Amino acid sequence: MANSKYEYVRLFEDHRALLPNTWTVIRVDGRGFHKFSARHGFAKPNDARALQLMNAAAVEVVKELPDVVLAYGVSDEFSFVLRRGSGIFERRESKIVTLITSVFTGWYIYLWPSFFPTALSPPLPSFDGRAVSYPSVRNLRDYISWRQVDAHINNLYNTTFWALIQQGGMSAAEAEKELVGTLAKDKHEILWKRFGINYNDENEMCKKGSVVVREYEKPPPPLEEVQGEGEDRMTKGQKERRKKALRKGKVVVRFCDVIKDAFWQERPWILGAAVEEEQEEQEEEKEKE
Ligand code: DGT
Ligand code: MG
Ligand code: MG
Repeated sequence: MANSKYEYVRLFEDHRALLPNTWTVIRVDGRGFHKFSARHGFAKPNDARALQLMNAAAVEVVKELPDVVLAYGVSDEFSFVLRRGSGIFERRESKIVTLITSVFTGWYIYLWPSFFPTALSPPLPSFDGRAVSYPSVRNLRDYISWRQVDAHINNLYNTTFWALIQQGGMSAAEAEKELVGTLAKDKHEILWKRFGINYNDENEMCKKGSVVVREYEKPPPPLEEVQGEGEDRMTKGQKERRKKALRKGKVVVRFCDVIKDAFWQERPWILGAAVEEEQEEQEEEKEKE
């Protein structure tokens, strides 16, 4: 079709691309979930159904988008990590963010009846989304650690706060006052001494948050075994074969520590060759000094 005289307006479109060669995190967060959770009668401080629904929606996003190598969720948020070399949608930021956010929201609404007995009613759940690109594995792992530490701090606070109200008969204002200036060990003590609750025995999903990853019966070979120098030097056919092998993983939800090395060492396919590359770079830098 011939160009119309109006077509020039396309020149105004701005296609911001995610920085190349970086780990991009797309975080979605429920809009106004303070109200939404109250309206739909979410249990306090944690509603297992609500968290499992978030996890189920995240699993579908990871299944639909093979370039998402990991997702981490807590409360009304989920962070999706795009593999460093991803070329998805030419790395166009708005396309990636809006797509992940809407795929997640669609599944959240679709799966709602599997988790809640009452139908959804307006205002319907909606999520905002943002992207942040991290240049190194260290930065990416620090981001995930930040979210998990945040989950821990909030959950310990909320568990104690609601125990004081639900079992201790305090008002919200009294419970809040009781907790001002308390450290983690003080909260553990309040829970144990006053209510016989051992925080360590609490639900792992609430304490640790949820990690969505692919796991394999037979893990895909590390990149350097496919071809000496990693992804950039692979032929198209080799890339396709590796992609297929990676996709064969089962998408699972785990409630575990993602701060320590063990999680990442047990699943070397998440970060791929980037870990060794970064270590080599650091060693080279040290040698130069
Ligand atoms: P936003 O994100 O600025 O639109 O506002 P909110 O209200 O979504 O605030 P946010 O995201 O900082 O906090 C999440 C809210 O969701 C917080 O008020 C607690 C609530 N929420 C999340 N999960 C649960 C749950 O399992 N049970 C209950 N009762 N509330 C929950
Ligand atoms: Mg929110
Ligand atoms: Mg939130």
